[in-house]
Amino acid sequence: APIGVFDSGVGGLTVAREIMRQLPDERMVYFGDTARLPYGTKSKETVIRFSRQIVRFLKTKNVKAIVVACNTATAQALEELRKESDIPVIGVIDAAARVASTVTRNDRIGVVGTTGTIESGMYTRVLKEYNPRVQVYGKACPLLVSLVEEGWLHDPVTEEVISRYLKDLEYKSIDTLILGCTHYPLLRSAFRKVAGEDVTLVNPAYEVAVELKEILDEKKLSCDGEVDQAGKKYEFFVSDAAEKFCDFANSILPYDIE
Ligand code: DGN
Repeated sequence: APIGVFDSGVGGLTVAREIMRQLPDERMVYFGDTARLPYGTKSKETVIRFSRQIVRFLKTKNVKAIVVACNTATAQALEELRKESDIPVIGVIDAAARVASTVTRNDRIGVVGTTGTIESGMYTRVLKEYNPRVQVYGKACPLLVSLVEEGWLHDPVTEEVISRYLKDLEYKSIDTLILGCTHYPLLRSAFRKVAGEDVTLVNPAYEVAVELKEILDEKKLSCDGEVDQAGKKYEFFVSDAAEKFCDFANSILPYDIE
């Protein structure tokens, strides 16, 4: 059976890409809610409602586990989705928080993400569960999603915007920064440049793929290597604007999708 992955739109492809890299034998069904994005500015109730509908859709594809690739949906809806589900539902926040709480040396961690993610306080809660001593400094960076979708990944304007957002975090002398939005791993080099070499950048997309592998192994759900001839290896569904989705997907995935 495939792994279900969903996001508010294209951003979750950074997570899909990591799953392709780290679990190359697994099949995957991806859903991007392009008709209703962004989730980052919507209320908790709305994000829960949308996420439930998507989970229902993914279950019609007989998925064996679901990855909530969207940081905002993880922050707002993961708890509800888990309560209602009989298969593993894995969010992007937990694994990243666990890693960040162990790599920090001075217990000062920054988190950047959408307004919804930062205001939910979920990163702070989970980080403190792993390490009660940490000080967590969150900063919402709403402009960055648009800049990524515009393709301005290596652009002085994007660097300037990041630099403005990180100003607040600078004097907190953080040594670890969580890139807590699906789009931000694509801005890794810009973040690196602005934050400096001494700050460890944590990528939730990478960490959730590591966690997914652990969970599949533990629950004996890993692919046994047999190829299912009936299904395509990777399937992508969107609620709107499939062409735009394809363009973005083809710019970041290791192969072209139809
Ligand atoms: N996928 C969203 C997230 O990771 O928070 C970002 C896109 C959005 O809905 N604003």
